[in-house]
Amino acid sequence: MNLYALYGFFAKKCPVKTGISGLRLNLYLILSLNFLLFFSCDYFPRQPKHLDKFDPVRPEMVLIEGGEFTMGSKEGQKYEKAHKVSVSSFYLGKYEVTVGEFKRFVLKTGYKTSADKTGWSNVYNGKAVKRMGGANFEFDEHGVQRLPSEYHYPVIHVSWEDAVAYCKWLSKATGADYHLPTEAQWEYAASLRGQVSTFPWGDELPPNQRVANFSDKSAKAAWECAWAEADYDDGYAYIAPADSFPPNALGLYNMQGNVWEYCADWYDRAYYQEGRERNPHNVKQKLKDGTTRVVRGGSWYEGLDAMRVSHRNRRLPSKSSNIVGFRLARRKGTI
Ligand SMILES: [Ca+2]
Ligand SMILES: [Ca+2]
Repeated sequence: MNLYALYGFFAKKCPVKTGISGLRLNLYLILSLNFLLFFSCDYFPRQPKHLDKFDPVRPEMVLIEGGEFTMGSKEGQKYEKAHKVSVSSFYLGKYEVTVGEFKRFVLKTGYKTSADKTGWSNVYNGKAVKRMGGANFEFDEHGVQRLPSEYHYPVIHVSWEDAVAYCKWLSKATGADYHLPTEAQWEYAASLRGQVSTFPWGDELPPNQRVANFSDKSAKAAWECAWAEADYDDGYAYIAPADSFPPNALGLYNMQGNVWEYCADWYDRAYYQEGRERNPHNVKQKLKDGTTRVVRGGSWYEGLDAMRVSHRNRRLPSKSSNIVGFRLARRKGTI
């Protein structure tokens, strides 16, 4: 029952005698109800409908059963040295975190991202990647503000620090323990629990199959990408929605390509090779390599080599760009 209906109910139950005083009382009642209605709307705003559609408070997670695997690669770069690692069971986000999910966090908390604080982020302007003033998580890779109908795209223009802030907020809001995956967790899941060593789809690209979003024929046609894979067409010259492409054999979407994904570790060449064997997680910052955080998986902007499950890269923790996003992990045993 709304406030006007409530007024009608009392007016019927407690009729006021006709005359000037009765009319004045009615006028006072209507004005008071308008006042209450105005402030009740202001204090209890309705959730925009598009957010309800795209951002479940509890994101879809996939249970990754723990085990042992060979992290790194014998054929890869020298800082990808193959070594044995064991990983406990954990949950990993089914999708890259979306614009809609991140917007909910910003609306609820008033959080200012690194891009908001510095006043810019990197965008692609059709010729090169350049700084753009005012670009933040609501913008696409070209620097155009996303429409609500595009909130299912992975969020970009967020820093590692922003991603961690999101994890902390979601953990507090739900009582579960959300965090960024460690580098070992990420590679364990990308390699299908150690079953593959090069790509999740095998050593070669399957003919006529769209397996991941990276630099392909579409990129070559749209932005003359010099490193595009000449015989592969995934249909996306730029970023694809977070639920596009078939999932890998563990049920995870876009682990390879689309946007790079922040990991919890500091980047450190030595730790990757010499860190502890069980659940490695590099939490110590060293000046030599430790000024950057690990990113994994490659993006729409990279070539095929970045799709290798052991491929490593890094980013400064307070910088954002149009090619890096993130995916959540959750400890098994938490809600
Ligand atoms: Ca592509
Ligand atoms: Ca990805």
